[in-house]
Amino acid sequence: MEVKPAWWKESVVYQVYWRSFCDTNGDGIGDLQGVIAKLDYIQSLGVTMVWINPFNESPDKDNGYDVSDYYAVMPKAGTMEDFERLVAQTHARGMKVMMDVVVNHTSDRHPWFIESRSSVDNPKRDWYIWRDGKEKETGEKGTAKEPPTNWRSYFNPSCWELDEASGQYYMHSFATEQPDLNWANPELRMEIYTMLRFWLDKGVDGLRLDALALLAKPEIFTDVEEPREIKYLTHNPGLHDFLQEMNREVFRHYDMMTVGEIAFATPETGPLFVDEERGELNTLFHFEVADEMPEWDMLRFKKIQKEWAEALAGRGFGSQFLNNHDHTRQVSRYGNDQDYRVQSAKLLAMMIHTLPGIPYIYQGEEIGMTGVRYETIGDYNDIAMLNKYVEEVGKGKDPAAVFRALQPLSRDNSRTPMQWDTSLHAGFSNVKPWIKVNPNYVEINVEQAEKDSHSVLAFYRELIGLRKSNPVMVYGDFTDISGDDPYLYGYAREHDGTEWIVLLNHSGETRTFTLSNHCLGSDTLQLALVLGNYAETDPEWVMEERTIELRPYEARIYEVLG
Ligand code: TEU
Ligand code: CA
Repeated sequence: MEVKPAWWKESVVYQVYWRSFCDTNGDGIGDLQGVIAKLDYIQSLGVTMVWINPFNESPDKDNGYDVSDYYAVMPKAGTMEDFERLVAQTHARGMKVMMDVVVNHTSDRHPWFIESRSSVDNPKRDWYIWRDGKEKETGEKGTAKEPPTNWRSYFNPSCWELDEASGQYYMHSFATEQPDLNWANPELRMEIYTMLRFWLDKGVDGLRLDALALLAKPEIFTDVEEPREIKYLTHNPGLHDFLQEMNREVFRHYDMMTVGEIAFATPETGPLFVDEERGELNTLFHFEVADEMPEWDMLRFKKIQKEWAEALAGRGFGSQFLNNHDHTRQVSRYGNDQDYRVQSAKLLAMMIHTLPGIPYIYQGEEIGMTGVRYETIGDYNDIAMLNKYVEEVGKGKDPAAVFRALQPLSRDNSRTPMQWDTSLHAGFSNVKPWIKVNPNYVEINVEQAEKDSHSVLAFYRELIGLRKSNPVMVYGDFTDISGDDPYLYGYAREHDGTEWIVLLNHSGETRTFTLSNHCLGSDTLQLALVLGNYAETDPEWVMEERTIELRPYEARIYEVLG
């Protein structure tokens, strides 16, 4: 099936974790007015869409992913007027707004849940997942209650929480303060669709759908062999029916973009969510890299990219990212933030923007911001890390060892305040921020980057700019031309007679790339350099050679001239 052009396929999305972006009212927390204040900067990157993490009313147990009022803006983010101004100001700059909606669960403080838990026969009881516990023999004392199944949650040893009043358990796939909604209930679903229309009618152009793979639950819950293999929370029967209904009821009535956060999606199951014939989502995030590749593994990355490109070709559109608010900063995790921070930040950027799919930029990535190592567990905020720390130390493990083990992948690594300049608190706020600024803000900040024509920031602007005038980046097919080299990655993109070759040396040594297995049509090869991440690289015409030498973390895009 020919891939039809569409505006959303040509998107470059900039993710704003607003609470760490810019504080304008001196409470140490970023806010929507801070996003508005920085829209000129965001526009200067050349991005087409701004994804705002959740800002709805919330007790903030999981930084906004525990919604207590879908129709309100949480005061620390600002007001509804602020949001409406943010939409208008973003549109005025020719960019679109993507909202982050959390519909798998609410806060335990949402009125719906308060009603649901108030009594077993409350009309909203079935809007959540309630089950009786199991009776467990305890010998001398008779029996005791235990959770309905041995399932874990993402943030706790059990996904079941006992409600003393009713004696039943409610399900929470994340924190106990995040009870799962019962999507099998049609009344609940219609309520969610009404809420989505409310925000789309305010001019929202895109939805990032949180934890979407968890919406469907099994009719009968049964114990699992290995509770730590948490996949059982996802991809249960009925999921696609819900998404097709959501599309019929909401999406198809708007000129919009949808991206689903689909945990455990694979090249076999992923296309079912974005196949343009199925009427579900426009695109998806899979986590075969971010969740399942703890550190850089070139061969594994190549395999994942090849399998997804083949699975989606002609069927649907993917997305490319290496970090977000849940995953530590890419230059630290998948690049080299010591000797080659700038070169490797640019290499990773070129890779994400030239592989097939919509590229996402997480705030600060464009200046090469790095992960952080706070001194004590008290410096950390992330509920996932804090719960895990308590769970592991509770097993008798050495607290210092547990702390060190949790630091590299803590979600707080990517939630440190945006580094604007060298002033106190990095220009993020004029008071002590809600979470400590990364001490390296004095070297890594926007103000310094703006003065350096060879900065990561300048490179991102060039890279994003290329997309507007080179459809091959968006619609080109994909061929891996580097085989199983563990350091060198090369691939070709071809569209409408234009062929690009991307060559990457993901290592700290100079290496030679041989193009022997590509462009076999002719024994001379004419390549023109489109973009390189080393300043001193002339526009090269490689004649009669089939080898190109690449310096440490060097990345180049060539156009094949013949
Ligand atoms: O994350 C969902 C989540 O944690 C997993 O489904 C996913 O596979 C992956 O592990 C994420 O890295 C979303 C939000 O992004 C996260 O911030 C929230 O804490 C969570 O849902 C609960 O709303
Ligand atoms: Ca503020």
